Amino acid sequence: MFNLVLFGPPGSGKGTQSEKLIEKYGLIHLSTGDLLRKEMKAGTPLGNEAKSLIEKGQLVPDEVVVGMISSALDANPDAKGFLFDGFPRTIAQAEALDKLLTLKKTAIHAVLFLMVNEEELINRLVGRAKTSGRLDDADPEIQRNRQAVYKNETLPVAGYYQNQDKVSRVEGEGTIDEIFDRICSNIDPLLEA
Ligand code: B4P
Repeated sequence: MFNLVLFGPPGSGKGTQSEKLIEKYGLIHLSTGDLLRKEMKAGTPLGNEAKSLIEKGQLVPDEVVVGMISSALDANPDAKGFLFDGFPRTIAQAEALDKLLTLKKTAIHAVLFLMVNEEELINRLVGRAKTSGRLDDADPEIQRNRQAVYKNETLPVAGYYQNQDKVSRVEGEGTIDEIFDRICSNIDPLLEA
């Protein structure tokens, strides 16, 4: 199995790059953002709880997202590997993921960290708001909150994986294809090793 984490602030292009990466490497895409939006659309109790938090720019509780990831791992026993997009977002989630993968006799092989400056992030999310219909994109106050939550709760996850020597920093500004090539040039040597 080959498992990747695509890491970065809100709007850094994780979802955008994930679509290309799963196609090239044949990985199963696990985006907690997408999974939560599906629950919200279906109006499930979990979706309704998530909606009230996401629309304030806050994180959904760890046990909720870890439960979703655990079920998704169990549902794909024959996967070649997984691409985790937007997960883990807290140290507790990273520790839970390590435990889940150990049970499956595998691990995270690399963490690709997309580096994008804050002004560019806000511009992108303002742009995405025009078509996404996402309330968490539309309001500048919510966006500032999301960036603050990222710095306080999610950025430490990079340190967690740095301690395991798994982080590759990737310049996340430029065209989508340029960034994709940069990510692949970090992944390919790992697959050849
Ligand atoms: P997510 O759905 O994970 O997404 P995101 O961080 O908003 O954006 P992403 O980085 O994927 O950017 P994208 O490719 O779309 O999270 C949403 C919310 O769900 C969170 O705030 C949180 O509340 C909750 N949640 C999710 N996971 C959770 C977890 N594990 N724990 C707790 N809560 C969780 O790109 C953004 C825009 O930029 C797009 O419009 C795109 O077209 C554009 N773009 C992309 N690449 C570009 C480029 N190179 N140049 C210019 N524009 C570009």
